[in-house]
Amino acid sequence: MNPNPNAAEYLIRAAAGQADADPQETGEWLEAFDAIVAREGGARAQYLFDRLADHALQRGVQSQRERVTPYRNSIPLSRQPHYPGDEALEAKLGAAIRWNALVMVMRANRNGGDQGGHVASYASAADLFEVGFQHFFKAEGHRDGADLVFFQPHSAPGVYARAFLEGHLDEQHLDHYRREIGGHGLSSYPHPWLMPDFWQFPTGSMGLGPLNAIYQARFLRYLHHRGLRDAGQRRVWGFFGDGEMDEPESIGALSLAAREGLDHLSFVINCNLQRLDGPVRGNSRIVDELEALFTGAGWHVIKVLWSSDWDLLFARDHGGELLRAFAQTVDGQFQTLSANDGAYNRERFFAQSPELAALVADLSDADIDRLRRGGHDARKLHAAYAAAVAHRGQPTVILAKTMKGFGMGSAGQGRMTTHQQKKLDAEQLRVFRDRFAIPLDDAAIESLPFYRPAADSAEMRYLNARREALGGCLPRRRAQSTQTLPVPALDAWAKFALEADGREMSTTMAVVRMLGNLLKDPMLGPRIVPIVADEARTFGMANLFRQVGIYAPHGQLYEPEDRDTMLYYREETSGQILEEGISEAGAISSWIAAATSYSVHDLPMLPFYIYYSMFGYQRVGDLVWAAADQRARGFLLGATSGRTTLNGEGLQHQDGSSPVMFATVPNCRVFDPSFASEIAVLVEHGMRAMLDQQRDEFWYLTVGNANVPMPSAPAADDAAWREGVVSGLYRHSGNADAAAQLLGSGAIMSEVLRAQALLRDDFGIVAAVWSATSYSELQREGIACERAARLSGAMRGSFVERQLTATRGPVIAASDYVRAWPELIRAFVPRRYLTLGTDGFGRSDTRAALRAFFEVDAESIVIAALHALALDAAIDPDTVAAARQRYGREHIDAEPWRR
Ligand SMILES: Cc1ncc(C[n+]2csc(CCOP(=O)(O)OP(=O)(O)O)c2C)c(N)n1
Repeated sequence: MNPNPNAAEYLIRAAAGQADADPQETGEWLEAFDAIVAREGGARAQYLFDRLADHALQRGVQSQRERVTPYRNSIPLSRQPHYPGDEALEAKLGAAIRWNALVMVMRANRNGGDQGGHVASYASAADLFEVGFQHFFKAEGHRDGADLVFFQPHSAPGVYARAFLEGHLDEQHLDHYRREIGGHGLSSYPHPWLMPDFWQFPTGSMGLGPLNAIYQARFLRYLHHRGLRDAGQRRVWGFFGDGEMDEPESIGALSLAAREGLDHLSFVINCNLQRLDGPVRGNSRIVDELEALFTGAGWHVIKVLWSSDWDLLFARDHGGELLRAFAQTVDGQFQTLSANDGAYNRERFFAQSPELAALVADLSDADIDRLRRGGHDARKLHAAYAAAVAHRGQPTVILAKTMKGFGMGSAGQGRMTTHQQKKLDAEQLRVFRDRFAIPLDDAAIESLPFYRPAADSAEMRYLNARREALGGCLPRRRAQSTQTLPVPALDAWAKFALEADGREMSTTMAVVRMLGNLLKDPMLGPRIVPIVADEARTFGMANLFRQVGIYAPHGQLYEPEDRDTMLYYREETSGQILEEGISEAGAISSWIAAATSYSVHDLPMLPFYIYYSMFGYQRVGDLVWAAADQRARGFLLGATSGRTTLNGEGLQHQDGSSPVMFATVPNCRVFDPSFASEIAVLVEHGMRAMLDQQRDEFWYLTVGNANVPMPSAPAADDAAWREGVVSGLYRHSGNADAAAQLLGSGAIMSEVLRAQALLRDDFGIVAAVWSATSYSELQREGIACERAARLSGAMRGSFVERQLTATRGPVIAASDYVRAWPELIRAFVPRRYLTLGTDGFGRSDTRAALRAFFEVDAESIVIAALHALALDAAIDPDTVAAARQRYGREHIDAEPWRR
């Protein structure tokens, strides 16, 4: 018999994998090692083990060991600290919270309510949360400042149930779970938009929580290193499901967290072994897989698999029988064991060998039934959380093994269908009540009452005292910052744009120059966060490397190759630019962290994330919605935008739709500006809205890479021009008598201006050109007018109508995006309206060829204008035919979107 359970597991693995060529020799090595452990202790054994591993590496021998430790708790009983809580009182509180969470969901679904909700997930997560609430989660009033806690979304009922006990929510709230319209509502999942004083982080879309938690932790360090906020002892806690770890986003930033040594970050993975449909890893063990994954990524891993009830069994188990049995049990089987009673477990698990059976021989079936998993034991969890807090240099993940539907008995514990379970029948309710000793009698529970212990009861006093000691209630979201940031005068940073006087530049160049200037502002400058995903050089931002440096927590540990150049690649601990590498999801997560800093840290920051526009919404649309939900404030700059403007890059790079997609986000304001002066006005207006007025909106601006002559801001009627730029439409050139109105924007404005010249030179027609900076702003205003008229009879013409009514002739819009973008305003255009756009697949060619192909070049715009004029009987139809002939557009191919 081998006295070392680790060795037992090793031998099992060895037997399953490589055959042991010389078992006797192996045994001697292991025995020698065991002797050192026994005689000189673990530290000495570890030293020798590491020395041997180093030595082996020097000899070219590499370990083939899996990065998995035996299937038991990482913290042995001997290192488990004293539990500081009052377990009896905590049990009472935990039971009340479990009950109310269950009842809340049941009430939402009775009498045909059918509101949905989940019971089984919180049943598994309850102790994970409670140990945090009772002993770890610090709130605003704590001297260390508030922790950031990401809650598993479908366990939200448990968080509400606790807030109810604490007195922050009342019965009416609980009765409005998932009924949010009309006040007092509680969101299905954490939604700051809908509960702006409560939830901080939206986690309802699986995978975004883990990713965002890492970047929030990273941003906390960034603020600290830049001297803007002392990170102190604040921690980031993330509670996530084991199924949720399937999401690529969940694991995409693990190595960043380790690389940057984010030791104030802890993940707690609720390993209840099940997801929605069935087991997470039926045929293997998710705990092993996650342990290997996190260890490989450089995290500190703590496993909490077995409760204190098992300590005695492990102590008795000199032969490593338990580990041997665990090693041979896959998760699908563990789930079946959890769905069945003690007798079944004795028969199907402990009867595997006489030694194993002997371990539980003196336990009744009821005792076996009560052998809990580690994630349901506050002592074990507390030990793990405390170890995570104490650990230095690495983030920590706690893999807590739980049972899905814990305590739901036949109604759901470990059942395949438990995720969907929303009610318990009367008998099951009684079992649940008895299981957690909830003081409600049979008659009472039928009516599904909420249960709050008396205010002066020992448990309620304990609850309040614990939260008071930890600084107050949580979750709690700050809706407004106590600070506002002054917006610098426009002239100080955008004079070059307002007085461009025909100088050629691209809008990308213009916005980057504005950014460089704003960074120099003594008040606002330090609060700006420039963010790139490995494209700073593409957008001409290399000068910022030198100007403000690239954030690198460990500084620059090498001599950069370009050290002798003006714009060398300068990394430093206090660097300001967040250079995220090729991770758009990471970059926007950094942007979210900066854009919510006004709330999370009471420190307004102003992030500018500039990226290839195609790799924006379409790549990270779900994160854009998460940003909107948490009321992010900042700028997103979609650079090299447009389908035909980034001409050489082809299909996957050419963005023809981002403004339309961003326009679906209610608090996103979308602009497709044409000129540097417009960008100046928009950036200023956006800053005023977000920093000064503290409006919960964010601004998306497209910018292009084509150099075009930039007009100065008009000298006359400056206020009307500014209003037009911000509202979405102003007349750029031409007068009220013009025979046609051409609407242009962004990259296609140059073609619209050329069309204006062609109409004049080739056909003697005077057309006015309008800059349509935002079709979505125009549309929002238009539908608001329409609604007001419909509901209140207030007849007010839309902005579009008011601008165009005093003009004449057809209106023709051309855009480098799909027609759906200019089509947004069709309802409000008072006359014939014809739209041109780039519907279809992008492809590589010259800009001229692409614009001809998509029919958005000047010639196509002229033909469209003439066609509209002919339909209005303003000109002879022959003129249109003449134009087609003149521009060589007589041959008709299939529509561009079918090619
Ligand atoms: C992106 C996304 N896809 C799917 C869902 C639907 N969904 C909600 S919970 C869930 C299962 C979660 O399993 P797990 O993470 O293991 O948590 P558990 O409830 O088992 O604790 C799924 C698929 C979602 N919320 N988000």
